[in-house]
Amino acid sequence: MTDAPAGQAAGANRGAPAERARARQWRGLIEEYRDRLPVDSGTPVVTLREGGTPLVASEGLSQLTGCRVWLKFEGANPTGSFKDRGMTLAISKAVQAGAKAVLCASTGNTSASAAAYAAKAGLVCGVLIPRGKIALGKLAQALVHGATVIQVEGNFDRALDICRTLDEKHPVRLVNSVNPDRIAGQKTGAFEVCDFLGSAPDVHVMPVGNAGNITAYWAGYREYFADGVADRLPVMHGFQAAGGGADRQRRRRRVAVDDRDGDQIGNPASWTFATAAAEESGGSIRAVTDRDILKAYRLVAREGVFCEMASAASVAGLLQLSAAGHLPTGATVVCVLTGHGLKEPDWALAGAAQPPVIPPDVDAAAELLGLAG
Ligand code: AN7
Repeated sequence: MTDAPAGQAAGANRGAPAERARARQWRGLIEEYRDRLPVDSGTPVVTLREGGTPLVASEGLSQLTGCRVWLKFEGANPTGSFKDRGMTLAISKAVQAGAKAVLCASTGNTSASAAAYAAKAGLVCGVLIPRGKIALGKLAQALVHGATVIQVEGNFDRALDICRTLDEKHPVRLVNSVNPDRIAGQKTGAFEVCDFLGSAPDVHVMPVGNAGNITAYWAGYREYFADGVADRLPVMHGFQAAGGGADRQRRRRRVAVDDRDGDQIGNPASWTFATAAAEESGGSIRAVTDRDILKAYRLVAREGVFCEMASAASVAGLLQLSAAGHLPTGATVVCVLTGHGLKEPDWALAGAAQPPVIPPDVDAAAELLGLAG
């Protein structure tokens, strides 16, 4: 078999264009960043070709802020969130260690990703979720990939506690972000940003929940800086959804971001790393309101990027920083959008009118489209 298209005449070099085309294809982040990850020649690479996500220029946000704003769209990962970066590594290492089963507690995206990568590796996957608190799309993912999903009465922290105890007592591997392979995989997001821009951005803005991802990005930026690949470190800003009344609302609407003392996610270990990242870089961890997150979600959607609601905390944060005069004019800013909007389409539908129904009639369609003369 050759890679030449069917019907192509045999001849010299016929394989060369196909090889070049294949060389341009993204191989998944373990192969792309092998020398910077804790893998060796014996590590079986379990990949769905994650990473290589687009860094999209945002004209609208650049105009609003006077900065050069880029959106790192992590919703473009195979399971629709940044979790795949850590999961490819965590599952590969689990297989190498001889694990037969993996386990996680999750508000949704972790379980979707763990289920997919476990399926790819042929591992049993157990998922503990807070009862009734995960978005339908994410639950569907865990189920379709064959995970055993268990709802726990209580919050995320309780589910994680149970997982940690099971991990100690039974031959299962925990793949929550307390697993260092998860953080190591996720730091590749920072590598990709630097590789694309030629260096680190001036400012990096992202949503913070359990604080694993901000820990990972900061590690990635520091690694590139220490090795001279990037000539600067960004100022890191993390944003969480504000508490209070919004907290209740968020639980009802099942958004997977929470504040530090909120009752869905509140891992103090990662919290220390998150505040360290913000402080060392001269940045901050702040809150944004659900109202501002919703506005930001709609803003980026109108530029063609459909992100998960919790993701838009970064853009809401960007606008907050801009309004407060915390962004130097002309600064290069990267906002991470951590997940895909299709995970919870009810948010998009809630803000839109029901599409009108017409008979199969050209004039009626023209009228509604504003095309009628
Ligand atoms: C879209 O899936 O905790 O600060 O169990 O789903 O690294 O915790 C997800 C969290 C941001 C917060 N954006 O990231 C889970 C889970 C989205 C998320 C976060 C989550 P961390």
